[in-house]
Amino acid sequence: METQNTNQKTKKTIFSGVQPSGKMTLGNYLGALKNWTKLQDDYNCYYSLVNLHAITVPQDPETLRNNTTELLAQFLACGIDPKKATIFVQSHVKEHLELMWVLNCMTYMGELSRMTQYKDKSKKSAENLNAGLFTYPVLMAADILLYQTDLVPVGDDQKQHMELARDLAMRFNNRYSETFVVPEGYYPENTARVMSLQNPEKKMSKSDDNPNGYILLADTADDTRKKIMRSVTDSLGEIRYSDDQPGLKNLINIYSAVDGRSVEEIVAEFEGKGYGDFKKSLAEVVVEDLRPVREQYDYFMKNRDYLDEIIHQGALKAESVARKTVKDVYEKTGFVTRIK
Ligand code: ATP
Ligand code: LTN
Repeated sequence: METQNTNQKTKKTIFSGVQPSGKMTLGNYLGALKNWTKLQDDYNCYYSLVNLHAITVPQDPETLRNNTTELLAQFLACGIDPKKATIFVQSHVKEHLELMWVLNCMTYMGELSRMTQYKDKSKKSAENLNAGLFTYPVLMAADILLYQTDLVPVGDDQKQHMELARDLAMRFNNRYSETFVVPEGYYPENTARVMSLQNPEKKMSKSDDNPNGYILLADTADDTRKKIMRSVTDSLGEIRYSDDQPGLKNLINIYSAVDGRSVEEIVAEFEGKGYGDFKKSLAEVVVEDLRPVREQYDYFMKNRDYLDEIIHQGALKAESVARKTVKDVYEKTGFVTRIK
């Protein structure tokens, strides 16, 4: 049987996902979403709200549902265009779970126990150490491989998971025959890891216990300013881009990603000035960049029927591609074909 990856593909395929596990942070935006919008013209993009992944840590059902709707509105507010990209909810396409099972049976326990995200999150949820948290990266591999994905734009916290997705694609191809495209991670230059504003050793994360560590796209302009002004720097008092000043380095990276100028240009502009001046200017740049996102978000949240229609159409499109891959995989695995 002919596999999809031998078909003529005019555009390369991109897949990426965000968990509706909370509100979107500036880290998600700069590390992922901002790139996604740039890619949608040149690639065949699938962007998923990965709610199956979100339940690997405890979720309140109503909050999970609301977060999913809000995240969808934020996708659109950031400029993801449903005419260009396929936007869908992971749980609407059951093929993700079907492929995951087959891949689960080809993944070694040792591979999964090395994963940093598992080690971190299992510490946090020690009383809820569930099997889903452990096999999370296999579901992520299934997400990616179902669509014959070439590129996966993610932050560099996902590098290990990407390696597993590649290994599983090659393992399946070697064991059976060419079936999957072997995907590549695609990481942004300076913002592959936006750090917490309170602890520059830790990544900015929407599940951080300290809200001053992250900026949410939904934060008010005032809150955004306050969080930036309170961010942790150092006592050297000199604007330089250096590993010895990790807090400042993170702020300069954010500045550069938001305003589009290079790190060198920004450092040159603030040479000789104090951290206060720099932070004030950064706060204005961030507030202005996020203003249209916040306004658009409010608009989309008032148009629920439109949101429903987008994920309905997205699921139909994603499903039709995913179905072909699962059919191929099932045949190669040796499952008897269902004829009626
Ligand atoms: P959680 O804190 O709930 O684990 P998260 O904030 O890490 O979630 P995800 O939904 O898991 O976010 O990730 C969505 C995308 O954002 C991924 O591509 C991820 O790599 C990227 N991302 C997340 N945090 C950062 C960050 N601090 N810097 C850069 N990219 C990030
Ligand atoms: N694991 C990712 C979210 C995620 C994802 C994916 C990203 C789930 N499936 C497929 C890219 C491709 C995270 O925690 N950031």
